[in-house]
Amino acid sequence: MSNLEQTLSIIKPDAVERNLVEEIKNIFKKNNLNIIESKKIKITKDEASEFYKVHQSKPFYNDLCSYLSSGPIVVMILEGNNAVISNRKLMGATNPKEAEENTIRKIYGLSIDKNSVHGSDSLENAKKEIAFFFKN
Ligand code: IDP
Ligand code: MG
Repeated sequence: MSNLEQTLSIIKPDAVERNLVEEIKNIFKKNNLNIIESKKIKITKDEASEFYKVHQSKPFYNDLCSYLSSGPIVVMILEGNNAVISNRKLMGATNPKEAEENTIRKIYGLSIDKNSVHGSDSLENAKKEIAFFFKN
């Protein structure tokens, strides 16, 4: 049974800076995640703080928000069968050192903070995150 979903993906500053956008987009496409919207933007620290507010109590929150707003990012809506979980599997573990072989974070991630990509962790959060970046 097919279960068509949309999820939000972000290519983070470390990967944009290293010109990895097309390579990472190709990984999504090869894995049946269609990129139905994509834009390169730079967000403010306030916007990053709003986006990551679920993490506001974490010790790394301030650095995380500074980092996401430190340079251009590419935000995308990915669509496909079970897109939320399928993107999370393709991304790999938060810490690239713990990520499985052939995952985006294993291949490109530099560290737990500079881990190249963000992906929504549930369908509910995917809807919120898509609305955050692509409200019309
Ligand atoms: P996720 O991106 O795999 O969903 P989350 O736990 O939601 O991971 O954390 C959001 C982001 O915060 C991570 O992608 C990573 O960049 C950063 N982060 C998570 N844990 C740590 C940490 O222990 N130290 C520094 N940064 C962290
Ligand atoms: Mg998360």
